[in-house]
Amino acid sequence: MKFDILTLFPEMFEPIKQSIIGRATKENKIEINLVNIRDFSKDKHKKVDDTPYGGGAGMLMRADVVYDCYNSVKSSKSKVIYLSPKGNRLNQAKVEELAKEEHLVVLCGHYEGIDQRVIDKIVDEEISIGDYVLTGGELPAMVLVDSVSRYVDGVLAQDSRLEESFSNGLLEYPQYTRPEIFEGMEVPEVLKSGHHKNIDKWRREQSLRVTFEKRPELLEKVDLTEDEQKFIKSLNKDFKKKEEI
Ligand code: 4H7
Repeated sequence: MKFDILTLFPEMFEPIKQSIIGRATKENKIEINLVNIRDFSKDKHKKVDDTPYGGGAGMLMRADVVYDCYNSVKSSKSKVIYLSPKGNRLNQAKVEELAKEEHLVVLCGHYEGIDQRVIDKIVDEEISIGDYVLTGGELPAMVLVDSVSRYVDGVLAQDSRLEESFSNGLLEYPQYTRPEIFEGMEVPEVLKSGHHKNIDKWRREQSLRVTFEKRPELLEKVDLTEDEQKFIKSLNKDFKKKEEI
């Protein structure tokens, strides 16, 4: 997977080059190319922004500069993503879908955003990472690159993706490591039993319990066995009892 990141602040992406993603780039599983939009300004002062027609506060990134920058990286296989608060909300399904692409061009807006004409011309999909406002699209772009890269084949050493939150539609079960007793709190007995069938059952139930408590709406979308449905009903009864107290 190749990412071309179009940004006015390429130095903001240093952290993404570390850790898992760093190793994946060294092993040529992914390639991250940072492109400085400012390099495409024809202005002698390297200006990339201008005032909005119609007036109003702030500055907009110019369509022509962004377009020239895009043209320097585009390919027949590229999909262009624009990170903005108006976009479709990023979720696990979208992450896994994007991981199948060969070439993602990730456009980061700054200031008050980008002239609408170049967005209409080049952007395939507008994506938001959540309902809050940021000063630029760079942090959302990093969230996108990190989440999508994990789903590119060969990026994760041992494939834990099947067990993690959202992949099976549920939240993750709690996990424990040494010491066996911490501040008087013990590791659940079953996890020390070595009985793998019981451990799997316990973990599945914990996943169901955590999801029921924190994100009950997620349960509507998962296929549950009859036993699991009974387990949820019992959680529901306990929950109602607690409400009465
Ligand atoms: C594109 C268009 C993404 C990028 C507008 C970007 C939140 C998200 C930005 C803007 C982002 C997200 C312009 C919106 C300035 C905010 C005060 C950069 N914020 N801006 N406004 N949720 N900001 O994914």
